[in-house]
Amino acid sequence: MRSSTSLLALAATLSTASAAAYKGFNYGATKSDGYAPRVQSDFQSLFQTSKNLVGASGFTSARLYTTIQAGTTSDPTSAIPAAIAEDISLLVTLWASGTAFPNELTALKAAIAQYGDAFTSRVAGISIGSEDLYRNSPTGIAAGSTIGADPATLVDYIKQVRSAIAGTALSAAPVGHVDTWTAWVNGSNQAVIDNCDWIGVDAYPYFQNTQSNGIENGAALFNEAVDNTANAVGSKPVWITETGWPVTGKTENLAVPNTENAKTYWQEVGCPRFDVVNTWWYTLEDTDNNASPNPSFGIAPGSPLSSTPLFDLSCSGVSSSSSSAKPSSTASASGSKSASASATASSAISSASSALTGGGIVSTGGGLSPTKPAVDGSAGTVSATATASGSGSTGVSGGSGSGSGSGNSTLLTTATPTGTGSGSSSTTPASVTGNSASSISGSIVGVMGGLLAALSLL
Ligand SMILES: *[C@@H]1O[C@H](CO)[C@@H](O)[C@H](O)[C@H]1NC(C)=O
Ligand SMILES: CC(=O)N[C@H]1CO[C@H](CO)[C@@H](O)[C@@H]1O
Repeated sequence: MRSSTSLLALAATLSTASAAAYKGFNYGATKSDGYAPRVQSDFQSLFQTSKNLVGASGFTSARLYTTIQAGTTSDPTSAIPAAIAEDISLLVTLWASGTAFPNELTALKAAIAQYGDAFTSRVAGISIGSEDLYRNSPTGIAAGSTIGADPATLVDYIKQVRSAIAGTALSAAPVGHVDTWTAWVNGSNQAVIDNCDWIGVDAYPYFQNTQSNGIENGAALFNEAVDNTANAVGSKPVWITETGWPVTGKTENLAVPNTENAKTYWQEVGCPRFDVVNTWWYTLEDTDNNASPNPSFGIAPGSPLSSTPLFDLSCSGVSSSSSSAKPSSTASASGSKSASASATASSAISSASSALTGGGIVSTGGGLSPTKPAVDGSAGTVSATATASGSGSTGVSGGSGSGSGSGNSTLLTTATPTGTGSGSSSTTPASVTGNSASSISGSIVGVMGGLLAALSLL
């Protein structure tokens, strides 16, 4: 029958929810080509599209990767006035790796002063960083992901943010952090959990290419990542900050990108959670400025932007007894070594995507993983080199991959990029070189570039 633990948990969540959960998409600071800063009109077009999606309603929230407007040092992102104009709520992020943070804090304070209640009343939460702990882990470091942050740094930043918003209209905004489940189950990161009001998790079964990751197992793999996280963080609410299934692109083991599978994943992973658990899908569109990412996760066409989705987004008729209906389950975190290895690889790629979208500050040369970028702020030009590598780890399956990319940004002259993304693969080393910097402004395109680059290593 329907008296499973997960359904009871879901029912409990439903019955105690005082308001509908936040529901929306992730938005990078640049257009999907990784270069052009998104300005207010760009964000407004995207938000209008999200609100008006044919066959779906209520996608009125936006998760950002940085509070800094692309192309500036510390101006508040134009996503804020766009959100005000379109009545969109925001999961604000202050990028927390590298040296970005002080400018992020400046931008946040400026946004409070400049936009007041119109801004603060729309804040779903504040995230301090994204996947910084993963990038700082041995796997991440071995992969060249030098730009992460340790737990003490994140805790310090969290405290700085709490101090900055104290006494302002944002004082009640819930503060949290986004990372991979592998970071959340690591007891050394407990202080971050303790200092968070909520916990964000990013997970992509599509990339778990050492496991049986066909679409028929997509929801189960996703549920496992969420369950592992939930078990590790105690009573803290777990928000779904990134997930999705590509509509086109390279096949990853048994995971085939196409609109039919993207629709299945939407129905089995998204539908049970939408309006129940705060969820920011990856993603609305990733093909603006004629970008052609591989894989592409966008559920709506980007060039030109259209509110007619690539597949039916309706959740009606989707069984509520789906095994994916586990927003807060207590299932055990048992996992095989191969599961752990592939999850790590997956996380690394996921990490790459976030780091690359990490906006403002994270320099994403070539869309790969971080090494030290050269920064020449005074000359108004920045350049970065990035190395992507990863490991399938544990030797159970997969091997390790590495690659390198280089990028530069002459486009944006005032920022101080400090890092890059991280990428991971579980196969043979390869090398990638590019000149696709998105330095000052990470973007979904950057993400895709990173994913593409990482995948090309496979
Ligand atoms: C666990 O987390 C700590 C602190 O972030 C880190 O130093 C350590 O390397 C992590 N261990 C693993 C196995 O990821
Ligand atoms: C040093 C370098 O590679 N500069 C390049 C950076 O990217 C711009 C835009 O693609 C090129 O015009 C520069 O030559």
